[in-house]
Amino acid sequence: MTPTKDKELLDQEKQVAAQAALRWVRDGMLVGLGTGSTAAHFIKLLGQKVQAGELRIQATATSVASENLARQLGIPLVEPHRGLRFDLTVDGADELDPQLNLIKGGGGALLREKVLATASAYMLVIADSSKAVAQLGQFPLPLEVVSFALPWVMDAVAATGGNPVVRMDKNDPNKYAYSDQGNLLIDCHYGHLLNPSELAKQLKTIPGLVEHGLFLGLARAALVVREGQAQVLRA
Ligand code: ABF
Repeated sequence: MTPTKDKELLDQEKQVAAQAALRWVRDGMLVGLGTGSTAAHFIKLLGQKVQAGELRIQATATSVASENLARQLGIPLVEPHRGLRFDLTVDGADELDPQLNLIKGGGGALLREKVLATASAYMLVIADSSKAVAQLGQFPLPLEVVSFALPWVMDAVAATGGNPVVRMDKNDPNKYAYSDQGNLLIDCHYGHLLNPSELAKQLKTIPGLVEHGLFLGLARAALVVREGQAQVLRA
């Protein structure tokens, strides 16, 4: 188990990873902006470079929250359009294994994150030391689900061995949490995923399950902080 580190230390690590990711951004790039606290550090640092005139880039965000942050910081935003592909997407993760397979979606943005990661020439993950694991699955796997289909999706997920729990609004435990698309989110407790690619295939056959948080073979590299330094891991 990763030693429990206080929140402040982990946040410092997130900042180290975000800072290191800046070196991967080149003038003129189309950049996908991730979601979560590590990605937020990256967006803030990127915004400083753009405002200083040191970087001319355009970007699309993986969530309304990241889009609002980028807009506040003056990062030029590009609306999704046919043929849009990104040179680089920088995003966080909830877990990453030695093959750079990821569990993502703890922040509820997994659908747009997967769309942008797939539309990118290069996905770079930025992560504090708590995210690197030997095997995925300790972190519950997030799913995005059409609300009408919820009961059947939960039954189907349970049949794959995951204990599904509907995510509630973090500010009101009596309300469901909703994605930016207005769908529900389920967190599936598998424990350890012995065969993530097989599970991903099974999940994709479930009607009403819009997207899952397994990102397999999408990340080209990761910047993971160890002993205060961002180490480059490559797939
Ligand atoms: C996002 O980054 C989510 O997919 C994932 O849950 C989150 C990790 O959060 P944080 O960077 O705040 O640790 O991409």
